[in-house]
Amino acid sequence: MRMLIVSNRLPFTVIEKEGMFEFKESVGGMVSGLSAYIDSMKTSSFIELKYIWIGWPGITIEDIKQKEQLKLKALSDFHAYPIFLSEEIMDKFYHGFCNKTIWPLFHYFPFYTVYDEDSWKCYKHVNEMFCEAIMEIIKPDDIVWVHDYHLMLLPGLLKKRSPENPVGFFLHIPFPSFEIFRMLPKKWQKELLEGIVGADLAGFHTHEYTQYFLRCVLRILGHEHNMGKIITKNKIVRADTYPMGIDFPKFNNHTNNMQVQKEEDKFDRTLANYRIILSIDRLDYTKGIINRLRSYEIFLERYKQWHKKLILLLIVVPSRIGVEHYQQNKKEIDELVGRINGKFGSIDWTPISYQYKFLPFGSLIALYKRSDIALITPLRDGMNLVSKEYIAARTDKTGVLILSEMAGASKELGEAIIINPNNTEEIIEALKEALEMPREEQIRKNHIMQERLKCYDVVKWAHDFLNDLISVGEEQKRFDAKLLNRKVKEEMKVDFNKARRRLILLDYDGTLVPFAPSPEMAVPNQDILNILISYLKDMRNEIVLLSGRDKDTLGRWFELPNINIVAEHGILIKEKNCDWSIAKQLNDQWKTRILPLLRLYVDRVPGSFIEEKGFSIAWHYRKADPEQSSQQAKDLMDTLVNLTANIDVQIMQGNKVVEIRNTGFNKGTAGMHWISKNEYDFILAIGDDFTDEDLFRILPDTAYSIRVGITQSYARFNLHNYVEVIELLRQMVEVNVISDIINKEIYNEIPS
Ligand code: GDG
Repeated sequence: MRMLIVSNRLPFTVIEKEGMFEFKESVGGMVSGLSAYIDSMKTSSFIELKYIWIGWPGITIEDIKQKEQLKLKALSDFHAYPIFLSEEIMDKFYHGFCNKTIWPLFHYFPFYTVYDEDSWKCYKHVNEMFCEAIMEIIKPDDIVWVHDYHLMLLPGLLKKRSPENPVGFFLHIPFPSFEIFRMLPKKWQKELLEGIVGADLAGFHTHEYTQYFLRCVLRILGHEHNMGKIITKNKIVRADTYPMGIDFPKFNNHTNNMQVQKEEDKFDRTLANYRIILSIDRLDYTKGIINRLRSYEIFLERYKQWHKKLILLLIVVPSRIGVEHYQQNKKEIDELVGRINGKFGSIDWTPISYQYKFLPFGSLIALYKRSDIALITPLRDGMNLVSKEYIAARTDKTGVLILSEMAGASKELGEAIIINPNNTEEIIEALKEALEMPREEQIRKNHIMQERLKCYDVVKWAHDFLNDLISVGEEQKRFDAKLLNRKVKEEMKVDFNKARRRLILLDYDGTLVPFAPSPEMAVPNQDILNILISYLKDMRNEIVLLSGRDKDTLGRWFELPNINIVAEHGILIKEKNCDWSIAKQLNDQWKTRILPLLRLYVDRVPGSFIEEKGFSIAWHYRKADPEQSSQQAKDLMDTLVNLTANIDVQIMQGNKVVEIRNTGFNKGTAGMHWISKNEYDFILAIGDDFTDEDLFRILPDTAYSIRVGITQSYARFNLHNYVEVIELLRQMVEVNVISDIINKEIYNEIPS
């Protein structure tokens, strides 16, 4: 197996020094996590993982020779495949759309969000460039794992070009609620979601983000899901939760690390007499550094007994230097630190030790190990790995973690002191509680959290994601194997041509025509009628149209000689050239009991309506709000089950419709009317929903049965959509183009 990891940045930054390339490790949660997974795979004796990491190398190079040089070195030394982007593109893409549109909006900073059409175009362009670059190196068995918000369009683009390769997508930042996501222009919303849904598997850090995503997919793209499984027009996509873990041993086991030891010694020499509060983040307004500092300021005002006993180690790691809000945030931090130190500090005590820099790994671990409290208060954070790393690094299990409930990590680290970062009071009291927490209590809590982090580490995270990606691919293959392929189509045509009597059973809505907003709009077009007429003209063919619709509409739309029609799912039958007949006298008194209830739901759900037929009633909600109506439909189903317990009716939920009808009849019983004649040596049945399953179930083994849509079925084969059905029917028969089917002469042409 070869894995192509795709992210905006490669796990290193290339620097050019006197014509030579130097490689410098990149910071960031995603890079740390994935690097750990790859390292673990290198040392694993069971699986040999080949991989290529694709992304921007952090440098702009124009010279073609230099590009080639860098490509060769990156590939041979780092399994990396650089994608070169010009400074101008990088500015509009990374500093523009990524960090001025998606980042602020997805972190609930709508007032920082810029909506710029040019940057959006550039975002699309860069996603396409990534797709092109991947196409240059992808092999048939490769798995592709696309990471993060910079590349949300890429999964869709890749699957279009290379549908056989499994493509996974993981979002490292929060997926926002619908109300926030809908602030993007409609076109962007749709394209971004379609891009992600293009993947086979979409992963998120928390259950909430997954649910928000699924909700947006339902409301914006109209795809429902079943336990996270979304069935789109032609494929299955799964959305699920994979909370990213850390490389636990790397942070927990550093006894032999000299660098860590050296840093700890340095720490002990200078800070041994103080209680230490650690704050470490990339410079980012989402990390809540300002709120943290303000709370610390009030804490010092309120609890003077802690003066000269406490130091806040504030580490801010430079990032996204070009973006305006980051510079502003940095300025605010600098000023606030100055003010607090000025206000409370003295010659022998500085309340905040502030460093604006990237720390070497040894120093980072030493800080984790020596800090009594980790104060992590992001306003929004996809996960937050620093909080997990802090807990893991506490080998003696002491230490207190104060963690924002807005960080994804708070879902797994419930034993920490969880605070709301917008509430200064909560942070202040959390600091007091942390400083006073007994050692045994600290150990008890951290022990639980460590066990959890040990279990679900970054390797497990990546394994779970990749295993699920492969299994979605397998499920898709099982469906693909049932797709009506060219070979079966040919066999079918041969059987059709040599047959003396052919029975063709066709559903209508969703099978011959797409679903329309309201039932009366789905009128058959001339093309469909021409195809049907071509079949009807040949006396060897028996055409039966089986629908849930009422008899009047069907009779009006299909006023064609020799056609057989079944209405209301099998209750009413019109044999060719005869009148409608009802199989058995039925009672329709129950309708008066049900109608008031349905009317109540019409009032409750704007856009829904009732269709009353002879022996059934349907409540349609295709035009209604997708979320509200889907919830109300479940509610209605429950109520109907109780209300109809002693009535001889059945309740069915179809495609955006709840239907109540007399029992004892279905498309299967109707189909039997013809099948039992035993005169057909070719049978074909096509339908798109569960009411057609009744028919598929009773067909003889030799019959051809086709379910429209990607779903499990009793049918032997699947087709993607009605377009493919029409094409199949057209291919099987010579279609005569008849412009005016109402023309009586045409009826006369048909042999009786
Ligand atoms: C994004 C999401 C999500 C930080 N400073 C130094 C340093 N680091 C390392 C930490 C940690 C990583 O960088 C930071 O990870 P976070 O998760 O805290 O935050 P983001 O970079 O914003 O990451 C985030 C993450 O992706 C993963 O999906 O959790 O929500 O925003 O590993 O150790 N490492 C060193 N020196 C530093 O100064 N050596």
